[in-house]
Amino acid sequence: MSPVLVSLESGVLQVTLNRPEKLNALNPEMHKLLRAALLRAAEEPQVRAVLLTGAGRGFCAGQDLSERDVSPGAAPIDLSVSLGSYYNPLVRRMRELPKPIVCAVNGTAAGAGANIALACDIVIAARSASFIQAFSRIGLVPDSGGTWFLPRLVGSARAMALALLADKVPAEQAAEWGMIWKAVDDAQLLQESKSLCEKLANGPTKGYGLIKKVMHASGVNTLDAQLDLERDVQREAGRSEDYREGVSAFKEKRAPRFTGK
Ligand code: LHQ
Repeated sequence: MSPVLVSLESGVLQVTLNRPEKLNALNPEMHKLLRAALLRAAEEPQVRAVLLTGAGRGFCAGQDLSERDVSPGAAPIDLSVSLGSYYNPLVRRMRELPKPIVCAVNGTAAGAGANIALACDIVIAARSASFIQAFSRIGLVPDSGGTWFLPRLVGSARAMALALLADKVPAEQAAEWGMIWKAVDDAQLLQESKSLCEKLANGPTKGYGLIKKVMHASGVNTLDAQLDLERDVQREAGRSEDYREGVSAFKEKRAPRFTGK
């Protein structure tokens, strides 16, 4: 069985981390499969939304800690190689994908697993799921964008305490703090996430890609620069077929039939 399952249905590319016995801890093979799935999502016009989830009781426990020899006398380890080769390109690909990514957090999301979830565009978690910045428990620093996402999502006071203390944040708390979109009953998670993805897959894909671009840029832009960017992306959105369809549907008092173009 592949450690990352990929299937396309109704415009939604479902990507399931599938090493449940290790809470879907990531290894190089999984990274390669994730990269291939994201490339497919970028290249295939049939893919109009991505759903990322995990098999079993965990979403993802971050880096597979059994992969490195930390015994006394073992060769020094350079973790930056792993970040440079796998984690950073993964987060960049997710953010740059001009299609929405929904994360259905089915269980524990720890270490890089938590931050990969936060890199998605909409995060829905099962009520039993939790988020742990587990890094400091093993002497590390939050990575995979965690030091960028967390302060922006929950504010610097909570971000700092979570990074230092590595406390578990239950899904409902994460939703209350604005770390994620919402928490739902465990039994509803997959159905609700799939419906949301199908709704997105039937939406104005080109416009969604531009929304991602402009929202992400606001993290670093001044208001002045952001106003200019909004002007520029709106020019592009206004040239899409979906804009014409959206306005026509409004005038004709019917539901729009977006093609993503
Ligand atoms: C695991 C893991 C795991 C292997 C559970 N690896 N087996 C990036 C670049 C380069 C290097 C370093 O790091 C990074 C980024 C990172 O992600 S660093 C942070 C790595 N992750 C962690 O430190 C989390 C480690 N895991 C845990 O603290 C716990 O497993 C959590 C809190 C996630 C869940 O606890 P439990 O629900 O009590 O489950 P468990 O601990 O019993 O785990 C179940 C199994 O999964 C167990 O295997 P076993 O054979 O004993 O049943 C664990 O060993 C295995 N597992 N996480 N990261």
